[in-house]
Amino acid sequence: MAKTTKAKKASPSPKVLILMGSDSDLPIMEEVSKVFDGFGIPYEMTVSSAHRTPERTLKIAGGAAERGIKIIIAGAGAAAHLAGFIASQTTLPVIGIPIDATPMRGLDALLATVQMPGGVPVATMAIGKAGAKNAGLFASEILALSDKRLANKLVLDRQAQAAKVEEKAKKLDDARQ
Ligand code: RP5
Repeated sequence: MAKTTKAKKASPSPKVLILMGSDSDLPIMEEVSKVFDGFGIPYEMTVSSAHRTPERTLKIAGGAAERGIKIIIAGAGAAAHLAGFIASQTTLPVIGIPIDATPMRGLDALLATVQMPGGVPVATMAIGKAGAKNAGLFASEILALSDKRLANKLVLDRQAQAAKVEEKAKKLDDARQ
């Protein structure tokens, strides 16, 4: 089994594995864990690099299904091969988050993550924080297919978002009267 002793564990039976290429990715990847904390979804989170620690990444990704992980989320910047490399080691759904870490402002990571060859999919989100948040929500939607309570929480979250927009529209209307 992969050595993930430093992984942040929110529960003894994590459903999602969150990986990032470097600790410099953490401020972005915390947007993923915030979503899971909010919905009460257990996860584990650690650093592993496709380029700097390929064997560690291989062990963690290859052993994920055996540990009961249902979905893997991978965020990386630069020539971001992390999500694709993980996808090559497992048939679990892999969600990729391109991170802005170079003068190319994440476009490099976006293309490296999204342009997978046919046969080995990576569900690629937007660059940066929005992508990380959506990765958390997308993973939650997958888990909600077999979890009615979680499905209800997702509906409530959408309703709360709509209520916020109504509130903002009202504020603007009031200010302009
Ligand atoms: C990628 O290189 C990491 O995912 C990170 O986004 C980027 C820079 O890594 P550090 O040099 O900050 O460790 O592999």
